[in-house]
Amino acid sequence: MARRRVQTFLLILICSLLGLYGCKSPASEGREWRFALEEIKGGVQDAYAMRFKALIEERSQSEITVSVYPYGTLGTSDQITELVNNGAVHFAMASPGHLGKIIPEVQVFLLHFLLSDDDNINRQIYRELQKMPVFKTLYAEKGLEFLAFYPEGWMAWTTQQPVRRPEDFAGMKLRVMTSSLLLAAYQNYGASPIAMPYSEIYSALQLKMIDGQVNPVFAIEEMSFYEVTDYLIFPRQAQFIGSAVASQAFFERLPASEQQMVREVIAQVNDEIYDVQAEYNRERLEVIAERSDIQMIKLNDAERAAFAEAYQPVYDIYKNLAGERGAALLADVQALVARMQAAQS
Ligand code: 6CS
Repeated sequence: MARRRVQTFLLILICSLLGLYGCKSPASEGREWRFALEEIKGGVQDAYAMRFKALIEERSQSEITVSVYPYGTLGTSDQITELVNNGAVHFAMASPGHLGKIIPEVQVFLLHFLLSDDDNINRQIYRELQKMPVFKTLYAEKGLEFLAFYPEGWMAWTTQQPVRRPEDFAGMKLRVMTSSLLLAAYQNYGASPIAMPYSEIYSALQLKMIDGQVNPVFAIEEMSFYEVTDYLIFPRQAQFIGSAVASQAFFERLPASEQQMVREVIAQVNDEIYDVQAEYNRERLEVIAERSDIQMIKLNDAERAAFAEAYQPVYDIYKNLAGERGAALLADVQALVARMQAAQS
């Protein structure tokens, strides 16, 4: 904990020296908006931020420029969240898999077998989720302006051993994002999950400190996790959900017209990113297949049902972690999924 505080202090110090940190009013900031990512250049978040940049610069007639900081330039996900909270950066990606430590309710998006199996239905569910007022409140309590949720693809397991049944996880050291719900969920399957930052996964796999990890295909390709694991397993248990946020203090000082511009641009990018992430995940699966002899396993319905059944206690763990508001949110999301599925059938 003390080490993390020192790291964050050093990061803010570096940001100050680079001129990234300050309490200037938007009008005196040289109209540069800084956007920090939890992923490297070329990823889904980069595509999102670059499109945001293009649209903001176009609509403001270049009065505002957006600088994008990919993962590796400013720190881990937790540090990026602190930087946007402090106002050192204006916009950031904050995925629930890490953000859940400070907003436990948002871990609802980490729950397995919550969404539909049908991606067309999920696309509509994501559109509806944006409108739930509770997210604005939850994020605002932590100094964050909630902008949007968006999917980055189905989470896949890359492991050293095949996994077809929950029992196959027994004792497996699986890296998960830094959320207590994820730790509890994989413990519930029988694994020995370990939370660590994204940047440490490759070497931990290489050094056999962990036996596997969980991420969408595009990330498995661009972070080269497929090089250091033998199996790529598709359980279609949950999608990776990202959230775009702004520094609340910064956002509130913007003129209403610019707040409106940001919201409109985010709505447009959020809609467009759905096809982008689907394309990235499709294309990069082909790259993995071409470049490696990793064995791919798609769980069948019966195998998925066994995981879904084994997962049930985790819903109560979520309710304990996320309290009354979390339980209400879960009920709302479940009702939304049921409504969307019924409308399609
Ligand atoms: O596993 C992680 O920590 C990261 N995975 C992705 C796909 N995006 C950001 C996140 O931090």
